Amino acid sequence: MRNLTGALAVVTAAAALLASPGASATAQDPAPAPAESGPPSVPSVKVRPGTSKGTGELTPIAGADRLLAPLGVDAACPAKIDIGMRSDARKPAYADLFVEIGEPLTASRSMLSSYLPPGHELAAKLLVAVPPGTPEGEYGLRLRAGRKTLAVPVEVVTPDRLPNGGNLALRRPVTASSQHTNANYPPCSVADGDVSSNGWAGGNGWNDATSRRWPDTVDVALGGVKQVSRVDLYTLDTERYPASSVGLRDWDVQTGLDGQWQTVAQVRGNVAGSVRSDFAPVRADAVRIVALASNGANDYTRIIEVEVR
Ligand SMILES: [Ca+2]
Repeated sequence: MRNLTGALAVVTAAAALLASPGASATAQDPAPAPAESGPPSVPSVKVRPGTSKGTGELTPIAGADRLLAPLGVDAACPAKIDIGMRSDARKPAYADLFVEIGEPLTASRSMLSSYLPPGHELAAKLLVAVPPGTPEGEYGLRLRAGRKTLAVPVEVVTPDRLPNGGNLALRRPVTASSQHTNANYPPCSVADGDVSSNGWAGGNGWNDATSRRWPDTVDVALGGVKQVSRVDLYTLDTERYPASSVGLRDWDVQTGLDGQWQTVAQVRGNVAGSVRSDFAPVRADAVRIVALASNGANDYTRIIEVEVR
């Protein structure tokens, strides 16, 4: 157990590695560059202790009973689901979880293997990539551990048909002025629907590449002309990396129509993890964040999510 805990601590620390001024690619890099033919890997594995039922069974588990996988989005921002297994064995043992996914979808791992004490649950992120041209519809994801198999339907839909809760930016195309390559900071991660700062550097937020040089910009295309009156911005904010130290401090919110941009809101002196900007309704086919300064060393722009309503 001690070895397992130590290994997990290393993984967690690496996943939390923050891009810093002058940082270069090192052996500590928490995530490889996105692969050409499949989703990037995410080095986050969680273990939850519990009480074993003593049946000797392994049970595959998933964080949701179905997965919505958007079609036509940047390959750097695949759909994500928690997968794992639970051990009801009497003794600690190495356990395997096998992952099968219906073609042409691809998954970031084909198996998950771990030393697992009795009663423990192991969870890891599985990334599911949808190649361009995949027909919309339902595909199968199967998780097999021991004698049990768990089926999780994967529904492939275009962003137009994705339930977006009113967020017009969800899964829309994103472009940014630059992208830090020290770890995994794809611009598309600001429109992936995940507002949590957890897993920073693992593909859940954008970090620009121009330390202490401003402005930086990130644009979200809305997929047509929409009426817009609210933008919510989430910047990096965790216990270890609070927004007051590393988050975005000053920015302008702009809306675009046919390539003409206008500033509709300004935020100055922010130290919070998220800020809501309301403004008079305007017709727009794109929204741009113009980042002007960050807190602390005022070094980089770090944005977890941009929501548009
Ligand atoms: Ca995100």
